Amino acid sequence: MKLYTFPFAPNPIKLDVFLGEKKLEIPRQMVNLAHGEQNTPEFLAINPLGALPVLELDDGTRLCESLATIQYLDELHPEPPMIGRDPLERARVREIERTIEFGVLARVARIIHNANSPLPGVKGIPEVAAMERARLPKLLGIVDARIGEHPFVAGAEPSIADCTLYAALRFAEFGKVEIDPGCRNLHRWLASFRERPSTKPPTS
Ligand SMILES: N[C@@H](CCC(=O)N[C@@H](CS)C(=O)NCC(=O)O)C(=O)O
Repeated sequence: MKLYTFPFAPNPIKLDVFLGEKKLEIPRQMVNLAHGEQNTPEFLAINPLGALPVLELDDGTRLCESLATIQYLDELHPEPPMIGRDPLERARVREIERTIEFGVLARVARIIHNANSPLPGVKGIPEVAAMERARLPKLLGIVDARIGEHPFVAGAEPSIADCTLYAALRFAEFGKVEIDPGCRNLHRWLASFRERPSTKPPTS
């Protein structure tokens, strides 16, 4: 297997945290998004979407969606369970993970790419950034309430929802997108989760 990645971008970080929690190591090839390497003919032949992460299997098959890749690896390596332990738990983990992906991560990304994108050549629309900034607090409040007193987003154990939330909040920090200080559970969760070895940049 080989992982095409860039350790500063949110979807690659989401997968890195998952790999760290599972203690899986996969050889990596860096594709520098800030230098536009995702748009070279060589990389577009690997992923026509021009996006990361991409997991290349030993037979040459490539997986180009981070959640599909995570679910594939979770099926290959079921321990520790990262998508719940029974059908209802699995549905609940997937539900909050999707809420975080669409409601927080994608929104933070739209704010950053429309305000001051780190990607070369991306000209944003300031009104879109402002609209998304106004919508973010509601979703953060929902996630904050879901975390409650739990140590992890979906309860007592880490799950894919933590991977997505960590990626989203790291990107928010990078782009100076404010996370409402009133979201106390969210801030407590971040302070605690970022101490986990899975959040340390991979060395392979
Ligand atoms: N839905 C895709 C999104 C992939 C994606 O947009 N990746 C970003 C980095 S977080 C990227 O490579 N962007 C490069 C670009 O848009 O030029 C996934 O989850 O894998």
